[in-house]
Amino acid sequence: MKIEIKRGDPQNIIALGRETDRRMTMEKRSKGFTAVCIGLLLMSMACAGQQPLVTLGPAKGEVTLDMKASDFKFEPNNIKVFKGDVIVFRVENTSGSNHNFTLKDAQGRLLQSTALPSKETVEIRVALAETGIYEFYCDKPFHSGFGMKGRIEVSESQ
Ligand SMILES: [Cu+2]
Repeated sequence: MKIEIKRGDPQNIIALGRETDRRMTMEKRSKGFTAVCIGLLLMSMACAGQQPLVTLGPAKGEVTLDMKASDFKFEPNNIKVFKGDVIVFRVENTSGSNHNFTLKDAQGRLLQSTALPSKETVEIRVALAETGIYEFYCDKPFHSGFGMKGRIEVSESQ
C-alpha cells in the first residue's frame, strides 16, 4: 500500500501513524510466534530421553520389533536383543516428513541406513553378530540431536 502524504495535512499524518502502529503489532506477534516455536523445540528435546527397556528373545532365530518413527524420536529407543538372532525392525514413519533408520555396530562402524518415507512402514532385517551396544539414529541434519536416536544392547545368547 502506497501512502501519499501531503505536507501539512493532519488527517494523513494520523493515518500514517496508525499504519506504523499496526506494523509494530505484527512484528511483536511474529516474535511471539518464534518464541513459541523455540519453546516447542526445547520441549521435544527434553522429552526425547531414554525409554523403558524392551527385550526381544532370545529366539534362536528371527524376532520382529514394531517401531514408530516420528518428529523426532524412535519408539522404542532402548532395546535388548541376543547375539545370533536376526532382528526384523518393522518401522512405521507416522510423521509428515521423511526420516531414515541408520545403524552402527558395536565398534561404531556404519552397518546400514534405510530410508523411512513419510507415512510408510519399512522392514529392516539385521543380524547383530557381536555383543555390545549398537546405536541407531536418523542421519538427517539435526534429527539425532533433537532425540531421534536409540540404543540396542546385544547380549550373549543364554
Ligand atoms: Cu529424521
